[in-house]
Amino acid sequence: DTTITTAHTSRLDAYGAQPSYDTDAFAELVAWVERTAALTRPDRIHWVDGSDGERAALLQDMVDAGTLIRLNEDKRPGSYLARSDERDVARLESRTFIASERPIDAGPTNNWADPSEMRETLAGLFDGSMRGRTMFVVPFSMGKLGGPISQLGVQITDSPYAVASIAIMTRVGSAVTELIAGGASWVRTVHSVGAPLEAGEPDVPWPSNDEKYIVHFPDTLEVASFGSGYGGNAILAKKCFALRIASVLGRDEGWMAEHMLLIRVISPEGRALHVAAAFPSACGKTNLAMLRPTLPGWTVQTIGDDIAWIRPGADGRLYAINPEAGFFGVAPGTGPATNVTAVDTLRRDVLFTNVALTDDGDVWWEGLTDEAPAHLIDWRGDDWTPDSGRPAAHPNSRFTVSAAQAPSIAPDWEEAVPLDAILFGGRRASNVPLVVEAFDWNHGVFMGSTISSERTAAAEGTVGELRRDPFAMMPFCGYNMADYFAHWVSMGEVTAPPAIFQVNWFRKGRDGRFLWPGFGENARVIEWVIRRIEGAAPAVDSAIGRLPVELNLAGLDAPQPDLDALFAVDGDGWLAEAELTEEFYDTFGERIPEELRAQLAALRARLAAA
Ligand code: SAT
Ligand code: MN
Repeated sequence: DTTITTAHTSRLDAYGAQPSYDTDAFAELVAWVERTAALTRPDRIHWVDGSDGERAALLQDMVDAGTLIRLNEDKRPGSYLARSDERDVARLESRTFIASERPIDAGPTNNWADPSEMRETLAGLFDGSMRGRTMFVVPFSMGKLGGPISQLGVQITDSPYAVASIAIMTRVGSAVTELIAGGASWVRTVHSVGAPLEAGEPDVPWPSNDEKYIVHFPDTLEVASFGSGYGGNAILAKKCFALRIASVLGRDEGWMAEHMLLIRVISPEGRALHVAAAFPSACGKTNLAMLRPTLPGWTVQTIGDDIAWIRPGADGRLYAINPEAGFFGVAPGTGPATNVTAVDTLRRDVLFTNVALTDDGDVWWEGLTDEAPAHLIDWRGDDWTPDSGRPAAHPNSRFTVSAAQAPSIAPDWEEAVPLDAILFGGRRASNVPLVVEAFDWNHGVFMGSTISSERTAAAEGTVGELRRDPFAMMPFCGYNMADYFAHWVSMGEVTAPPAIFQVNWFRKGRDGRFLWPGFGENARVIEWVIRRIEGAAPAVDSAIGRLPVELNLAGLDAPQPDLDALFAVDGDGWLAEAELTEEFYDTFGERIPEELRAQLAALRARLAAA
């Protein structure tokens, strides 16, 4: 029996409906699509099937509309450049809301909104918001289709740029619709750029609205985003679903959604270990995910560069997948010296946003080459020369590219891998050493909960300012972060949890210079981590954790790093940090798990004794 009425039938033909879709589950999806269409009143509905022909037509339409510039086919085959509106270049944390029934479930680090009031506000904004446009229905899978850790979703959007991006970042199309029709659960996400077109009104290359909302309804597993076409505000499968909504699912179902890259490290002896690492946006996750070790015999394979979903396995270990299918990476600073693998990944089939255009129809950004071309068109579309006195590419300009295209991708990158180590990091000029190992799981959770980092261009705000970013999840946790800390504590109850380390590539000396060369040389830190797990590298206990006795610096170009400065533990500095940690914890009141309060007390005791 089916609830698809005949009134839908002609429309369903247009959606490419198959006989196998004749189920209640599919009817429910159609009813939601039609309700959304009745509110937003698009001119057309297009159900995304994920085919190559569809993708080609979509890209051509965007070229015709001026949204995309096709790059020189000889230099950068299959690649395009988008220039966003100048006011729509990053995630908007101030416009991001958690609309849980109870404010306490959003917690002090999120903007809470009353769900029924928010639904009313959004109904007003979405009313007619797609007039003159095509409404796309994009069924997507996070994780491989039908995988044990995978989740499904559907994004409705009036942005073809969002559709093209989602098609790179996730697995989209009819095969997903098939699973939904078969009864699999899925998350509802709706997005509009909020720029309806009146009859005859010409479109702009990057439609958006000054009023912006990115709203999550964790109790009903829904996302609604209005007014922005940019990355994390518009590709709802990514931060909105795979982190904010998924973190809530994980809390309720006993798994974790984390802002982590995922790599396989293969030692010279051929042993493979798996490392996940959480760093705030624009702190080098993609670089570490694509690390080309400078140490002979070591190999790193890429599994993911931004998000990991982690579940306990039957053997008592934690298993992780990369739920995404692409990389949405920061372009500036990506070059042959910093990330040659990314440079090689970006040779074809890339969607660039807000980088500069060269005179021969290719792209450029700060850091791609040592010397800038003599003339460029900058990210705003203006003429640019090296003496213009402003960056040619926006600091948060991005590339969107299929993960499978990375030369470093693990052959089995879509499968779950057992975690051996978790790294937490941030951008810290002082105090935090290059690497330190946690004494045990709860100490590691304490480290993760206290991470702070200098603000980057990935979100609005003053770049460089120090802010708390526990587990690099501050902008991405869909519920009360104190409860999230408690969830982390409880996940350590598996019989074989991974070892936890804190790392900091960004410590500076008195002269203000970075003490550590970073990039490929970070392999030396990874080597120590792996040797620790194997029980083969000695460590010395300090007040803040276990520090290396020695670090392999063989073959490192002069000048040799100042290891004393890199590993110095400044007792007064750490006591001051402990003070700030207590203040931070106090913002959550009684909800901070007692295990973490105990860790803070233990840290103070060790510092006092040192
Ligand atoms: O814009 S995104 O949120 O997708 C990227 C990031 O900030 O990490
Ligand atoms: Mn990120």
